[in-house]
Amino acid sequence: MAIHEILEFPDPRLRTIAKSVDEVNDEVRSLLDDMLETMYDAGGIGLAATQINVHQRIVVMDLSEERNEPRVFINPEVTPLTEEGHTYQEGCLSVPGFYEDVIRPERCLIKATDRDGKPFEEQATGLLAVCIQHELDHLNGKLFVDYLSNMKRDRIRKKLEKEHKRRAG
Ligand code: QAP
Ligand code: CO
Repeated sequence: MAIHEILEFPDPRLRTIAKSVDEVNDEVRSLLDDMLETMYDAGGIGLAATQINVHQRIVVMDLSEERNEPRVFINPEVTPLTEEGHTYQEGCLSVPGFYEDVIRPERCLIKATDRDGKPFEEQATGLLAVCIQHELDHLNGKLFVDYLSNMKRDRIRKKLEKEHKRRAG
């Protein structure tokens, strides 16, 4: 297992569109383990492969209090089940330190493949619905800051760029 570096906004690699996984083999399972380890290490609840510069359609998540319920979604597809929007204050490991309200459909149907290569479907509400939609956006090169005003997004970009320069010394 290995902890990977997490790309941060405005890194252009976060804009890459991920490719479908065509076979769930040991290499993919090893990647799932690395992603979970990276997510737990960073204190996140969800991570898309895009965020570690791997451009395959894979998402990992753990929404449990105890951080002992890892979930994986390979080639996830999401269909909204309501017109109704729900506001949630989102954050992102790729936008550290910033949290802003985003409106998304409240309920959705998730179709994905599990770590044994078996397809599954699940209806999602609440945090799971928010998280899967946020993570699927990553696989399509989209970030939650894209839903904000240009002014808010630019302010976040400038602060992170400054922080990146500081870190680089
Ligand atoms: C996406 O986000 C998400 O800024 C997952 O300093 C967020 O795991 C889905 C994190 C909200 C649904 C609701 C962010 C950790 C983690 C930070 C995360 C930070 C440390 C974000
Ligand atoms: Co994110």
